[in-house]
Amino acid sequence: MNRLALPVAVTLLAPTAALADLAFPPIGGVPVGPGLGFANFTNPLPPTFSNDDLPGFEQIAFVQIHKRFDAVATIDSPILVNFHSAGGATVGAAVEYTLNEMITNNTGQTWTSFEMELGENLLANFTAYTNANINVTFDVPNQNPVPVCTAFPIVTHLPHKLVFSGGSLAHGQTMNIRFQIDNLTPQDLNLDGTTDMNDIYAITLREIPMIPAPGTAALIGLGGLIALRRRR
Ligand SMILES: [Ca+2]
Ligand SMILES: [Ca+2]
Ligand SMILES: [Ca+2]
Repeated sequence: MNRLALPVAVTLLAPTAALADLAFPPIGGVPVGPGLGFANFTNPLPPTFSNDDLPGFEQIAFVQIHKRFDAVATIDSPILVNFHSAGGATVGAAVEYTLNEMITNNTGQTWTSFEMELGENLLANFTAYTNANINVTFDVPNQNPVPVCTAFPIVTHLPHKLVFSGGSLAHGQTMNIRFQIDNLTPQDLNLDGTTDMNDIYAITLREIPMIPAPGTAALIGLGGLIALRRRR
């Protein structure tokens, strides 16, 4: 995997690269988090033109992901926004990625929903983008094609958040999610007139399975207890 990824990294950083724009793990970094069993990504060669919502071309930058959760907790996957992205030959051009993710539940519990979020920094430091020029979304406002998940038919689709619900995924089962990510970030990210290594920026794809919270019942119980105590 690493050996295969190396030529891609060279391509991404070469001045002649076209519209390279998002570098997924392992080039972008190593996935981390308390939910991690494993998380493998492929890094496609980006197209040499903008394929953002270009009919028939949305599938050409195809990322295959295989992930296993060993705990009902987050996996954070680092992604680099590369400075060749929106520029290359065409200022304003953008690459839309199709991500096909196989996710295995190895947590010992049945999931009742699944969430994805785009932000930056990892683990406890995860936050929304702090740089207003970063424009990486779950294909919003286009939202085409809509994300699909084999286990959860209901999709809540926001610019930086996807929530899949209305189904379940038991321990030992695997589901597939297909979704899109757009990068419309300006090539000169820090707007200093020069496009260089300083315009590379690290973002994060956060994913987390959800279970019917022992929380829900427990919190109601706790709330009831607090209410009871207040009444006394
Ligand atoms: Ca799009
Ligand atoms: Ca699209
Ligand atoms: Ca710059």
